[in-house]
Amino acid sequence: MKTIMITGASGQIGSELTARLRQLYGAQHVIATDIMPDRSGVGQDEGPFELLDVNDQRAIYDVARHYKADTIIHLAALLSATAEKSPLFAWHLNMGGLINALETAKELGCRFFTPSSIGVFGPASPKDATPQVTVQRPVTMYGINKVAGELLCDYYYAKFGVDTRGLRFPGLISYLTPPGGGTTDYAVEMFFEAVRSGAYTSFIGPGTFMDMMYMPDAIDAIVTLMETDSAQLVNRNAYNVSAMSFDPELLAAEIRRTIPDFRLAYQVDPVRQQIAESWPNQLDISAAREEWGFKPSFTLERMARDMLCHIAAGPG
Ligand code: AKB
Repeated sequence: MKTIMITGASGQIGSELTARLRQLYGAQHVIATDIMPDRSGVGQDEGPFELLDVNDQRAIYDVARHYKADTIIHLAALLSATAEKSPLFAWHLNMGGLINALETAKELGCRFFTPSSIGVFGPASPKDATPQVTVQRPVTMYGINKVAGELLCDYYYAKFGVDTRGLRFPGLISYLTPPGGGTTDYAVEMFFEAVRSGAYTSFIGPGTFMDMMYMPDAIDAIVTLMETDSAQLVNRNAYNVSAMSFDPELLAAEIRRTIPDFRLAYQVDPVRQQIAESWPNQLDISAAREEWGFKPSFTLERMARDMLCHIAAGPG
């Protein structure tokens, strides 16, 4: 990767990825784009930034060509809970943005990354040790978009030779930029409320296990996958990745090691609960490990200590 254009660069993954890639490749070689200016202050203080709507195919192409991008990281998308509220809008944004970015990659010969999600699985997929290759019949608009996106990326690779790559991300946890509109967001909220008020009311019910990963491991995974020799990648779109699996009770117990009085209550949101129940408990990540050496370093215990310590220290 030499010159990398990122869409959705002001979001949860984008703001931290932009900062990291700028450290690795130089600020001028990472072009941050988003429909909104950066909210976090994490990534875009130095280096190029362009306001960009991914529905505008010409604009994506023009920015990529102007900066001579050789890599496109397409992150702009609606997450699961928001997509369930506005399915038609989600279809247009998630699928339209992806095909516009893929077209630019095809025209300019760029390497391409876009995240997939545990949301590609549905009630018919095995719940535990969910295999890399298995039944994918999601029951959410987000999941449908992500499965179609994986297939589209396979198609652009097979048909046009675009070097597409992807990861099926679990819930991503970070103290820097908040997620928005996801089903796994409860975990991030719980950390912040534990420090702020010592109590949290979860919209996901007890006993609902989902895969999770700390943001530094997610960023490392993107960088490692993008640096891997293309010939090594068999399951390129997209790899199961995860570092841990927990339910609200287990996370609360971990938080109590640092904040013993922490109180957890429940007010389950039926929409997000139904989404969560349609997703796996825990993925099999062996394909990512074997094909490009995926190795997350944060366990639940280590992540919880780090999150609580940073949140307590405050911004900056
Ligand atoms: C969401 O909850 O929608 C995302 C995801 C797992 O893709 N965090």
